[in-house]
Amino acid sequence: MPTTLTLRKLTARPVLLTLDRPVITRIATITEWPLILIDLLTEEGIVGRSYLEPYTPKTMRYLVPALHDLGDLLKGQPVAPADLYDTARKSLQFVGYEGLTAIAVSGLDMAAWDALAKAADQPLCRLLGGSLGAVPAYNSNGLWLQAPAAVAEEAATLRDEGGFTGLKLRLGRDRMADDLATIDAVRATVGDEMHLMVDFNQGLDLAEAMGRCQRLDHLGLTWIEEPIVYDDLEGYRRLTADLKTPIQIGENFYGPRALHRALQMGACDFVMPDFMRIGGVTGWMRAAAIAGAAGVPMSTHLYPEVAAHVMRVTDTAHWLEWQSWADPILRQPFVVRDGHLEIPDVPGVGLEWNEDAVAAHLVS
Ligand code: SMN
Ligand code: MG
Repeated sequence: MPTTLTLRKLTARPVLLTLDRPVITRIATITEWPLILIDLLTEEGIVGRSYLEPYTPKTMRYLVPALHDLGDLLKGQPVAPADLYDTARKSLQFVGYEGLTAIAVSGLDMAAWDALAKAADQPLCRLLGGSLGAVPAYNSNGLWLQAPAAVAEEAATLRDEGGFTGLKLRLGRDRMADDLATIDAVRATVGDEMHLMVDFNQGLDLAEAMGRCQRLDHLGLTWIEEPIVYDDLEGYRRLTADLKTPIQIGENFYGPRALHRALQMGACDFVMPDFMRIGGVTGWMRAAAIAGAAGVPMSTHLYPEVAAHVMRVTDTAHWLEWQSWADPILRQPFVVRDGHLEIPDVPGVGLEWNEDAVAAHLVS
């Protein structure tokens, strides 16, 4: 196995899948799920792989060329993720480090780490200094804004998909009474032992959030996620101070500094960075050091395959968010058993494409 790798080419392919369960939130409904498949080719023949899930299909039209530009820029460079991360984001510094810049750099970074772990002939978690193992996960595959009885029935199905002990419900129905009825119906179906997370997907204004979260505060929920718009940290500080249920934010942190700022402000109790925004594996490791030093529990957002590896070396690792949405294009989808995601004993992250499925869903 080669010990050093040189970046030869980066390819990014847009794919569109139809979700089994459409994402229905207060701020948007998503039926088609976009994925950008990244292959980082090296002179040594090793291919690093990652994907991005940029929520809306049209975003792929901006991100795919951006990724190809980064590949051109970095051609001939050693595959040293920290160096690539630095060079890639500095090349866009005048545009800004957040938004699409962060997303493109994160995709590149995850593919670079995959290539490196493959070259080391190790699963990524071992290359990072950890060990193979099972990672506690909650099921986030559904429970969108539907009628209480339908959500309760789906909760039992989702629990049984992998012996889950945690489920996430989405809230923010027009009538608060309908949110409460949904939680009641789910509790009646899955019992008191089940960890229930709730996510408002940024759907409320601060006054509304204060009122609604107060009425949820005695229900023993594991966390209340993103009740208000993601960047209103002062609002989050007030909610965190006001409520005894932990406030969870972080899927919209762009880079480790955003996590640092939120913790400095007391804007949350828990954090859950998303890999395409925090800066891939490199950004995650830097953010995890900050959360760890602060003693703040850290969960993952989307990207369960990469998430499983880094959670094995995350100081304050909390819950992995399980979503199977990339499964249709994966050659070997990951397995969930007894509420834990299992990391396959293969070099790298364990992402290989099912090329027939990719061909069937490629956006031309
Ligand atoms: C979410 C994830 C994916 C699409 C829409 C919303 C959600 C979560 O915020 O945390 O899972
Ligand atoms: Mg969320």
